[in-house]
Amino acid sequence: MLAKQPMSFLNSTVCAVVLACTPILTGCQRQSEAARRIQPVYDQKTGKLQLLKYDSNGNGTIDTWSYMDGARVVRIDIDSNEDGKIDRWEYYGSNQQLEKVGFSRSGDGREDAWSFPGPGGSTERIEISTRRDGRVTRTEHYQGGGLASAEEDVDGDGKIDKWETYDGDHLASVAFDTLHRGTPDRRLKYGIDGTARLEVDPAGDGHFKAAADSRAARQSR
Ligand SMILES: [Ca+2]
Ligand SMILES: [Ca+2]
Repeated sequence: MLAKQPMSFLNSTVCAVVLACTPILTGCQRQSEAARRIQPVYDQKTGKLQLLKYDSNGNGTIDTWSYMDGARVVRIDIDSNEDGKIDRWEYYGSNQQLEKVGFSRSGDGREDAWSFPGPGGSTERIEISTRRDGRVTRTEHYQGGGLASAEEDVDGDGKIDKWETYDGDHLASVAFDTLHRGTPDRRLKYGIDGTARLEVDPAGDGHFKAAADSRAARQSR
């Protein structure tokens, strides 16, 4: 759900900037109509453009706030369903490239996930604040539009303790650091048919073996 492509709102904002900075428009009714939907806010001391309030769908309700540094877009807040709560935060770099898009997973106006576009524009990574406190505790990596892997700090101690890998649309493996040693000690590998196999890495050297084998090894000692 969160992996939707981070489409940039910048193009319409650039149009808005052009219109806001060009108050005298002649002979173009469509442009003047669009200009009525834009409310520029200027710094009272410097006269610099600070904010553009924009009614993007022309229904009389402002739904888009573009925070500006003069003609440069810094951030765009969007309330697409006009319920008074922002549902999308777009962050732009100094070169006007979209750097990340914030979301509210609960739709309550509190930003708790951030999507990072890759060079092609599709989502490369999503960072999630699972406790919704602004601290990122889960990172998902995407390839070709699909979730490829994820790591998470489930207990919130600042260290990753859960690793997931995906094969197509199914979970292929999930590994846990139940010993708080910094590396996974248990791993579940899932087959396409839904079977699961538990593996363990008792030495912490990255070599997993079937849990049954390790039990057998202990018993044979
Ligand atoms: Ca509107
Ligand atoms: Ca909203």
